[in-house]
Order: sequence, then C-alpha cells, then structure tokens
Amino acid sequence: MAAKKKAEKPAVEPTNEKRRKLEPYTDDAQGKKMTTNTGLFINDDQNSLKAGERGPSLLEDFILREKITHFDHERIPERVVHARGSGAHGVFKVYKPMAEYTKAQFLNDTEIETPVFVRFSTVAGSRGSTDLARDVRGFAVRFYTQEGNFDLVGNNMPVFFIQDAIKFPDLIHAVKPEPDNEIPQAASAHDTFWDYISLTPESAHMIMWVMSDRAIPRSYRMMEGFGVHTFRFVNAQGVASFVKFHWKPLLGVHSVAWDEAQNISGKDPDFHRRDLWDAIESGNFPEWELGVQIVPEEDEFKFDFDLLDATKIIPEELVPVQRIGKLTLNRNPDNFFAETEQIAFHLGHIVPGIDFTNDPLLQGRLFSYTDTQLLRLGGPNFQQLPINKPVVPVYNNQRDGFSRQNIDSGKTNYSPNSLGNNYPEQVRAEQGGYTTYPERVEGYKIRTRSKSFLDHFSQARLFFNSQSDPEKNHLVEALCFELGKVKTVAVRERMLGILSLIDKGLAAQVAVALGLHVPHPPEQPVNKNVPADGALENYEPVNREGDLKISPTLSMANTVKDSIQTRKVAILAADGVDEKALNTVKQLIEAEGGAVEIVSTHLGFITSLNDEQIHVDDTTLTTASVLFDAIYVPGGANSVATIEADADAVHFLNEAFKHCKPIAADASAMQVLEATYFFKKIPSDKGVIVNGQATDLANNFIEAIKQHRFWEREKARKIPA
Ligand code: HDD
Repeated sequence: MAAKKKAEKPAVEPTNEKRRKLEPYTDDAQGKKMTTNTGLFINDDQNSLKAGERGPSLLEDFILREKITHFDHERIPERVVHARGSGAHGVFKVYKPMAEYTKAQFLNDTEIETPVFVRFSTVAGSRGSTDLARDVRGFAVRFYTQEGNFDLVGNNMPVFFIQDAIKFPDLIHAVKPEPDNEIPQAASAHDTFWDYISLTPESAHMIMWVMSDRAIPRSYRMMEGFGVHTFRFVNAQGVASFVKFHWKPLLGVHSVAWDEAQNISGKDPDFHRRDLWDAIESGNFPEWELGVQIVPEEDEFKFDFDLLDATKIIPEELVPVQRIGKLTLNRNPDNFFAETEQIAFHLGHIVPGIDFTNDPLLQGRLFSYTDTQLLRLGGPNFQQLPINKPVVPVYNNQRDGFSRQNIDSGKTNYSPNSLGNNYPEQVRAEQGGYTTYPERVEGYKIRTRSKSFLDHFSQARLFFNSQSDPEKNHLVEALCFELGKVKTVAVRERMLGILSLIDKGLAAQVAVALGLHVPHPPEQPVNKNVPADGALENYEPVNREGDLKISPTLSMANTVKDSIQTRKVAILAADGVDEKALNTVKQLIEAEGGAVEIVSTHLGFITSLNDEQIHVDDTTLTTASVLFDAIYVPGGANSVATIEADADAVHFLNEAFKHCKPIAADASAMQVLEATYFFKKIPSDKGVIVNGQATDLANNFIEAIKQHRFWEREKARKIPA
C-alpha cells in the first residue's frame, strides 16, 4: 500500500458529527487582536504597570493579575491511574446489522459513521512519564452515538489483576512509586508491587500478560484492545447474551525488545505519542476491527471458569471472535488539554442494547469513574465540556454547580411538574428509553468470593504454554528483571512459589537468575484474600489443569505480518553515497507504505557520487537505532568509509542487530558490516540482507521488515551493543 498524503483536516470533518459540533468551540488566534478575558484590547502584554520606571508594580494592574491568576490555576489533578495518555478522533462503522444480539443503533445501521474519540494510556506513571514503561496500556473508546455516548473503557490485555473492585486502591498503591521516597516512576519493578502480587494469587494470569511483550508495544497502532469484562447484549425482543469486546489492529500486534524499551525511554519518552500523532498527520490512519465473542445466556455455566471473573479470558478457540466493524482514527486533537485531558470516560456511559453483568470488578468501576471526574474536572458539570458533550441533545432537571455552561431557561427544574407541562418527559423503551435488563437476582448480603473464581493458575499456564519460544524467553527475562529489582528476599521467594504453580520450568529459570531455590514442594501461596472471619477453604486457590492446553491466538508470533506500512527505516549514508542504490531502496520501501529517513554524520545535505544533493533527516547524534524498525547501508566508497569510521553508526547497526531488526547492506557496503561486532560473530542471519542488486535487495529487505523482528537471533546472546 502506498504511503498516503498528509490528510487535509477539513476532508474528514463533514463525515464526523462530533467534529462539527466541536467547531464552534475551536478558535485560532491567527490574524486576531489580543484581548483580556473580558474582550478589552491589550496594548502592552510585556510590561506590568509600575509606579515609575524602576518602581514597584501596582495592584491595580488588572492585566497582570488576570494573566498570572489564570496561569496559577492552569493545572488540574492528573488521573489517579492512566495519567499518561494520548488521544485521537475517528469514526466507527459496523459491517453488518447485529440485531440478532443487540438493539444498539450504532451496531445495526451500516450507513452510520459514528464519531469516536480514543485515548491510549499507561497505568502507573505520571502525566510526564515515559511511554515505554513496562505496563498495561489503556484503550478507551468513546462512541458519540445517536443514542448518547457509549464508552468502552478497556485495556490492551484481556484480563485484570484482581477480581473485586474493592482491592483496586491497594493494587494501585502497590504499583505506584513507593510512598516514602516516591521511587520508582512508571515501573512495577519494586518491592511494594511484588509484595502485593505475591500475596494476591488471583493476579497470576495478569502477571503473565504484563511480563510478556504485550506490555512494551511497538506502537499504540499495533496493540489489541479488550473490554475485559463480560458485558451483556440485549436485542429488541429483550433477549440477552453475554459479550466480550475486542479490538484487532489491522497492522498486527507487535512489540519492542525490553532493552530497546529502556533505551527509547531516554531517547524519546514520547515515542508512542509521537508515533500516533505522526501516523495520523501523514494520512496513515490507524485502524482496528471491533470483535465480539458472544455467549448465549443459557451457556453461562458451560465453561471451566466464571464469565464474571475478570481474571479470565474466553479462549478464542472456544468462542470465536466475530469481526463486526471498523474503527479508524483520522484526526489529531486541536488541543491536548481541552480534548485528551478533559475527556471523562466512564464504563457507565451506556446505550440501549448494551448492559452490565455482575462482575464485581465491573460493578465497582461503575462507581469510580464519575466520582474521579468530579475531583479531576472540578464539579458536576464536566459533561458539558465540549469533548464530553454527546452529539444528541441533553435535557433533565440537573442544575447549577461550578462552571455550569448551559443556560436552562424556564421555571421548572423538577419533575413531575405542571408549570412546564411536565417536560422534559420520560421516554418509553420502544422509543429508545434505556431500560435495565431484568436479570433475576437474589441472595444473602454477604462479603465473599465465589468458589467459581478460585482457579487462578490454569489460564496463566495456558497463556505461558501458548507463547513461542522467544516470547517465553522474554517473559522469563522480564520476571528476572522485575524480581531482580526487588530487595526483599521473602517477596522473591513467595513469587517463585506462585510461578511454580503456573509452570515449574518457568519458576526454575527465574530462580536461577535470583540465586534462589523454588520453594519445594510448592506450597499454596500465602493468601491474604481471606477476611478476618473467613474460612480459608472458601478462598484457597484451586490449581486445575484447564481444559485447553494451547491457544494460538494468545501468541504475538501468530499475528499478521503482511505489511510494512509506517515502519521506519534508517538509511545510513554520507557524502559519496551511491544515490542510485539509495533511491531504488527508498522508493520501493515508500511505495509499500514504509517511511525512510536519511541518517548521516551531519545535518543539512550530503552529496552523492553523481553530485545529487540529498537531504539529511537526522544524525547518529540526534537519533538512535531504537527509534527505527530497520536499517539500510547503501554503497559508495566515500560514504561507506565515513560510516565505517563513525563509531556511533557502527553502534547503530550493532544495536539494531541486537534488537533483532532487519538490516540490509549493498555488496559495496560490506566494509561497514565487517566493522560491526555482530557480523564477525554471526556472519549469516535471515534478517541480514546482503545479496542482490538494489531491486532484489529492496524486495528481500521489505519481506524481512514485514516479519518485524528476528527474535531467534537472541539465542546466540553474543551481541553486547
Ligand atoms: Fe480504570 C481510568 C481501564 C479497573 C478506576 N481505567 C481508566 C482508564 C482506562 C481504564 C483505559 C483511562 C481512561 C482515560 O483514558 O481517560 N480500569 C480499566 C480496565 C479495568 C479497570 C480495563 C479492569 C478491567 N479502574 C478499574 C477499577 C477501578 C478503576 C477496578 C476502581 C475501582 N480507572 C479508574 C478511575 C480512572 C480510571 C480512578 C482514573 C481516571 C479516570 O478513571 O477517568 O476511575
């Protein structure tokens, strides 16, 4: 697919009702005169009012006071979790009517393009923290539907750490920087997190996901998304089914290496934010398909896990994912604060045809989101902020409060009323009024955990067993890294106990790195879920084998690898480069949708063999291999000699090799490869393309880039870059 041209912003607006509705609030100061907030033209914005040239500033200076006061109040509390994030506008369109399962209009009308706003995030770090932290990624989607806002507030992992929302504050306290010294930022590799996890066996499955490469995505555009909980679909006849939501990225699911992630955190902490922004600005609109797994109500108890347990997936082999529509992100926000920061997601923003289940994690979330916005956005009127307003009108008897925007006219602000003809009127279900699914519930008031929630290990094992060998190695290394940072030996030991209940080999490998022994025989993990008066047997984890041994869809090795669209290729070149070879490779890569940057030893231009002036995008000082997906070294004697002599350029290649990236070099550039460490140690590698003329070389290189990474290279462990 060819790289698309930069999108003209107005081109996407007419199709997007939300964008049109934001337009009146969006202002540009181009060509405008400066005023105070009351509209007074400002004559001097640079000098405060003083009593004499060198005299004190005067309290009377209302311009100074207004400017400083506003500045003093610019910050709002960051989100208590998911503080660091990036958002974009887009549209969603359903492929086929889903009337059999849900009456939600936006999932039935194939003509409607529903406006959306999506915010991706990390969980633990502060607003200014690195994008590449090992962490869960938030994947929150707001649909501005004709029946009101629907928010699907999910993550890039399909399960969660805990089964009950009452534990959430403890989990988050444990993962956030430690309270005495506020260290470490945006990292789970510390004592309090693993202390908590080692006492919380229900987190075993989630820990497998967080220690996998899913926690260090290559791009937000290359992540899956999941609604996590089991929700409920309800059709027009009132028939309900259970549903799990998925987002499947059309570019496939890809990650970086952990060493690379740590480097990127220093070289470009905005890596994911920049990547999303640049992709949209260049017209390479990120796309996902919405998937659903549907379970008829009568099959609720058919599985060896509980559908209400958010630490469990429904394996796709048991219930296939139907792809029912497409999400396209096609426009960057105009203002980060007004849109990305002020958007207030809430799992309870729901539309007819979609309903909740009794998942205790979900139930608690239904409280938390509005509550947190009240503090974060300063009162009950946050729904009237432009980014939060639905595209449909809002009428009710809620009134007043800080920063009320609406001017609600009329005498009545209560219901029932006769003075206002009893408006706004309630809406019958058949006319779209929301009705809750009349699920029958009865039981004792009781604080307990259902026994059907106690199998904490079989799906953790399923996940581990489903990984490819390189993925398993990464997971083991992640655990060695994280637990290696834990100072308290007893915590490490408890974690080895938990790991041994998932997989003995896994535990043994981690134990070697920690210089410890796996507790033997593996005891039941210390279980601090047990309430003071609770009976242990009601909480004791069950370690069953699990019906399914392998679920191939859980491995990123099986993702789609058919495109190089938006992959970034660095061309290492200097004066005297063979421009024919360079241009052939560059053009073929760009024709496939890849992006090429010329990296040299200085900025400005380089002069090719035939005196062509080639613009340099970056130098080995201003960029780094970790910011690219692949590297190419064209020939040309002088260029090759310069690159070979530049230690940073040689390091660039060694590092790219270490991170398993495809590398191509012209035959006449072999001298550069020979200067590298890897080429001496491993002269032949599937991902190192050195044969063929420019076109063949480019085509083989493109095929290699589609593979993303040559992880099997890591086995050799010989590259110290
Ligand atoms: Fe949450 C934010 C996803 C459990 C309480 N959550 C937040 C965001 C995402 C999630 C993506 C950021 C939204 C945005 O971009 O503005 N949260 C999840 C998922 C969960 C989950 C997938 C488990 C399945 N969350 C969860 C629990 C609680 C919360 C159990 C509390 C009991 N989450 C919050 C919050 C946040 C939030 C405190 C912080 C900022 C906000 O809501 O708007 O209310």
